Amino acid sequence: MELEGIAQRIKEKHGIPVTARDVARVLGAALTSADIWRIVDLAGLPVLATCEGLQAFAERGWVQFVDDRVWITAEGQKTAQALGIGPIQELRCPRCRGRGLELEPFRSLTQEFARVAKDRPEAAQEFDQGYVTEETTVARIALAFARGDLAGKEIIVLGDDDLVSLAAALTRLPKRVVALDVDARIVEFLSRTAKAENLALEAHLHDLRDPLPSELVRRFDTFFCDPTESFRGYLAFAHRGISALRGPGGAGYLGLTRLEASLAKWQRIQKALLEAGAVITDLFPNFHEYVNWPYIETMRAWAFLPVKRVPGKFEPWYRSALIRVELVEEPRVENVRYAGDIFTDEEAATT
Ligand code: SPD
Repeated sequence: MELEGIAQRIKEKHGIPVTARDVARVLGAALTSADIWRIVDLAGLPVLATCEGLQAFAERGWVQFVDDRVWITAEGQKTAQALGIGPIQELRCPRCRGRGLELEPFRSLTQEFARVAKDRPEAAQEFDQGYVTEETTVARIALAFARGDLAGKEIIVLGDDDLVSLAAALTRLPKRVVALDVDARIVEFLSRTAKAENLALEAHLHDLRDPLPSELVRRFDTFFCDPTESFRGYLAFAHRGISALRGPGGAGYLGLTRLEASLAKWQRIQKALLEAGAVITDLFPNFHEYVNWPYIETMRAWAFLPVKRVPGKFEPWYRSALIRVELVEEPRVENVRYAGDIFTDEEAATT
């Protein structure tokens, strides 16, 4: 079948495993919108796979690229209809944006957080940064509160351009919050704000490729991180987080996207989390929405886009799931060094 051939082509060109059903989703996304970023978002595949799928559609006359738009053709409509493929309807709850959380009790945190985050450092390509919307950060804190992972707890945040440590400390509920980041600007910003606001927050410069300092191992109740998405990079964050937990009952919050991680990578990551002694208790698709970073035109996927349009800063297209894990056994991770580049693999798109 034709979609199977396109899936095979994507695999051969990029080494990204996709199925005919994934390709059908790209066609469904192209039926839904002519905007490249909306198509990438709705297709929910590694960005390079979606780009290759669109190129294959164009060669078959199913879509046309005009200026910065992707238009479905009559031939494309006919093909989709014959294959039983229709436009994608997310059916996302407009009130909670699909998170299933009531944020009203966090209204004052939302305001406080917006006030202190105003002068935050801009995302840097060097560290694969790209931060989530302020609402997303507050929603993460709200979820941790609801799960009993915030009040009275000792919390560690591994990599914090999202300023999760700041939002957590602003609630004045945790016993202690520690943030680690490789970026001196973030560490300086967090330290300065913690002092000005008298928060129980400390920030330290640390490269997560290096083992966690021994004084931070097995000392925390909760960790947060939004790892870079290469498999090695993901482990560098997730394993550090798990090794920071005291033991069974400790919880972790991690982001994981479909736009830079195929389901095969998701499987490897989930296996690694289970093998480390954790279980996945919650998974919220598209919980995280990201503010567009200033290096869209130099990121890896830009060269592969069939049409080029720089999205507005607050025009979210990159989303990721929020995963909550909980330790059910003693942590089983090696606190080893990860040498070299931890950002890039064949599915990387925004590095
Ligand atoms: N490189 C810019 C976007 C980075 C977003 N990282 C999100 C990782 C999700 N786990």
